[in-house]
Amino acid sequence: MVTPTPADKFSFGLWTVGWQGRDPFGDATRAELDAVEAVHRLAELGAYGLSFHDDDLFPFGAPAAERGRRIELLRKALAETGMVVPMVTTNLFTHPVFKDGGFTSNDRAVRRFALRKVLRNVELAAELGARTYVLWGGREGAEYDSAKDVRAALDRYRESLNMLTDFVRDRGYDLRFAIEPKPNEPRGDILLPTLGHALAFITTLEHPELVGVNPEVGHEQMAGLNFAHGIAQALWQGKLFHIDLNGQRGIKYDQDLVFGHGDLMNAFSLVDLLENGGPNGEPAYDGPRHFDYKPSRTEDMSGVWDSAAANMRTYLLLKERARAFRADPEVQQALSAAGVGDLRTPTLAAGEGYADLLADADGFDPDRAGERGYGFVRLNQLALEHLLGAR
Ligand code: 3MF
Ligand code: MG
Ligand code: MG
Ligand code: MG
Repeated sequence: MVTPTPADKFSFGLWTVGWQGRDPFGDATRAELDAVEAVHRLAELGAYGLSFHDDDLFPFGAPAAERGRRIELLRKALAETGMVVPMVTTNLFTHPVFKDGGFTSNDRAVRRFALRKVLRNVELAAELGARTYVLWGGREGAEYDSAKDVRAALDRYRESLNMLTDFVRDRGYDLRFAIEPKPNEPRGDILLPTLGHALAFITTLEHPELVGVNPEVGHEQMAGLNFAHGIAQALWQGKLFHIDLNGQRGIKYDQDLVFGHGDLMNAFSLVDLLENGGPNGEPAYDGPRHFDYKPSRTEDMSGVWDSAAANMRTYLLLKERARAFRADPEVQQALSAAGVGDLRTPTLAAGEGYADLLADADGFDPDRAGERGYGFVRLNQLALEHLLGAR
């Protein structure tokens, strides 16, 4: 039950288990991890997929032969293990050329270079059968308000997205884009800082149907937001193309802890939503359960693989707990007393307009209604007890 299998669709970024522990204050604490070994180890642990940035697989600016050699090694590892590449992304943040951004750098030549880098890697993503291409604009932003014309930057962001959707349409690729919002880090303020900003931006594009979001647990929580609520809205708008699962403890730097090692109650609600949130209790999301975490720099390589396994095990434990929560008759009674299901009833009757509503003397007594207790606390305690395995 809590042993991951490929049917669970767990995937990992190569940069996650491959993180060497370098931070702004300290050097690497672990050796480099070979991509082929990562594929084999993750497959053994029960994952089904690997994602990567171009520069995770081959060095920035690698000559064609070296790029090709690394890609062939990856292909061979995938064939040996049955692992897939569901998502690919571009590194537009490490090299100094991107210090003021890629698509929205003030320097036009940098913007053109960034777009070419992405186009080349989109081609590779399609060749490897990826269905989602993530765009995390970590350097798209500013530290100083006077240094960035935000409206012009959004024009340039849109211009880039429109070219990318033209590209996949012309090539006939079965590939969609997913914007990953983040409020800050590494820039002081990043453009498209939250899921809501990204969803609004997408409506301005030429092919909004090809662009969705890749929200990350920690990124929304860094902005003090409720991740499960954000995911519910993304699902509601048909825009949850991909997801970055991890753990974060409050409004501070991007911690990238193991999934569940942060706000556990919200992680429980999230898994319940993803797995049981469909109209008839079926999964509301069928894409990769993708982990974007960092094995803490205190860990050696055995700690890296323990932490990779911990992400999947925690997810499956929460899935099991969420199922028990839904099946409990006392929970069902508490949900009903709280009126949770009643919210699905439209406020207006079929064909009813404002005139009918205004004319409706239904005898409603606001003071009586104001006395109602909703029983939300009892419901939440039941959730917590299921989460703790007490029921
Ligand atoms: C940074 C991130 C990124 C993105 C990645 C796109 C390096 O906070 O979350 O990881 O997830 O670039 O997938
Ligand atoms: Mg992140
Ligand atoms: Mg993070
Ligand atoms: Mg991420």
